[in-house]
Amino acid sequence: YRGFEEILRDREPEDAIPITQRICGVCPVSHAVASAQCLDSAFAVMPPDNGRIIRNLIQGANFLQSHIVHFYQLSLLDYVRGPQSPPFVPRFEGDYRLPDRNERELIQHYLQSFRVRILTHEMAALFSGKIPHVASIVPAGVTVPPTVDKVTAFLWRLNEVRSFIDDVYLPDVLTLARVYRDYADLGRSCGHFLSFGVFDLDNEPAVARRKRLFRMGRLKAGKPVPVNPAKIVEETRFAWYEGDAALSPHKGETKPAPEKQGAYTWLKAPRYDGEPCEVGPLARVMVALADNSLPELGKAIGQALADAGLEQRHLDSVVGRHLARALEAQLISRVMGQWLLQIRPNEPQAIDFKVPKSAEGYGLWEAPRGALGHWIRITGGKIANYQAVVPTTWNASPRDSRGVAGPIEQSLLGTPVKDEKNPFELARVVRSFDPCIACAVHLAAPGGRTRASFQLV
Ligand code: NFE
Ligand code: MG
Repeated sequence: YRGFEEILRDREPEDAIPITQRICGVCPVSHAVASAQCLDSAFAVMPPDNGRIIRNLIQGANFLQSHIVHFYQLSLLDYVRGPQSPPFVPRFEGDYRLPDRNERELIQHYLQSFRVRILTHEMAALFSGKIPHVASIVPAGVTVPPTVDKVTAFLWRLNEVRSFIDDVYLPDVLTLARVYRDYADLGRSCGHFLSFGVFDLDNEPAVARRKRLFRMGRLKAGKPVPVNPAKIVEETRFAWYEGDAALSPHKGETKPAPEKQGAYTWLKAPRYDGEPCEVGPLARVMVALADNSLPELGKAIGQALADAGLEQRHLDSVVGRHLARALEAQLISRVMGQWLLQIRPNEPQAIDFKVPKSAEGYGLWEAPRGALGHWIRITGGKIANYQAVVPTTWNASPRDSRGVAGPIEQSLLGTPVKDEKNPFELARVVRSFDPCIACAVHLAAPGGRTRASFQLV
């Protein structure tokens, strides 16, 4: 049991940025930015434009990395049979529908995507010193001065990644959407969506008023409603933690109780105004479509649905989640090119700050997998309490005290399974959420058993 929130207690507040990144190797940048924004708000500072833009660029590179690895390495093999050798076997068998020629092409893209992923990592590292766990994000900005050589080194890589997204990733998602058309009718979750919004476009201190590329918003049974962070609680009725109070993250507790009766998971159950919410690319896209805040994205969604022979109502599905992720990646990769040109090389990228003796703050941001919140309380200049509510905790949440299931649990209800010993249908539904149990569960089993070893050349 890792207990990150306990590790942070009594430490220097700035330590939250490097430490929370270790929650995960796939989405560390989101933890870095969420904790930096948490400290920005507690310290009452805002980064200058360069700092804001560079955080966005590091974050954007990490979104592209994460979405590409999700589609090619984590999902594609649910639909495409790889070669008869590790790591493509062992696998669930059955229901592979593509002709050999298409399968070979997609496996080529699987291999190609590793190179593209390297480029996205290099892009992030240019402005962060290293990746996955970045070293340059600090309160009130970043430490890396933006030089012209960094901007150009970033730009040519971005152009290559953009070509891959436009010419390979998106067409491949559309191919699967056509061939596995029935999955556009499967995997609908709870009908409520939540996005905290991501990629700051101005330096407004109040997060709810700050302009963001993907804006903060919520859909309640399909209808747009405002977000009030005070309505977020975490419940623990069915989780292996002490008690079952519904606590705001400001007051949250993380006391493990592995013997708790009736509990079945290490995940808490986040609820907004008492309701579960789906988070992630589909939530961001749904929120943007609801108020047409991203008309370019709206058009691309309409086109992609038409190309796949689908309608708007099919978005809330397994296929819809893959489409939303790919189209979001395409939009982010385009906008990153514009941000790069907004950098001003001889201007500062951070400002000074002072750690207050006592303060509270929170950072609401988006990780590739959805809404990410960090909450801090500082007393005596040290961390008195720190809570992180990560995207997969929303999506994979257990039932709450009223017995209402979380989004992934709801999305599985009613899914037809042909052979319960080989339930590939369920794997496809669950993986469309891109769950990261490492982020959410914080549990590792010592003395685990080795299932197979692979050598990657
Ligand atoms: Ni381990 Fe993470 C993302 C965060 S998911 S990947 O995206 O935050 O819970
Ligand atoms: Mg937590």
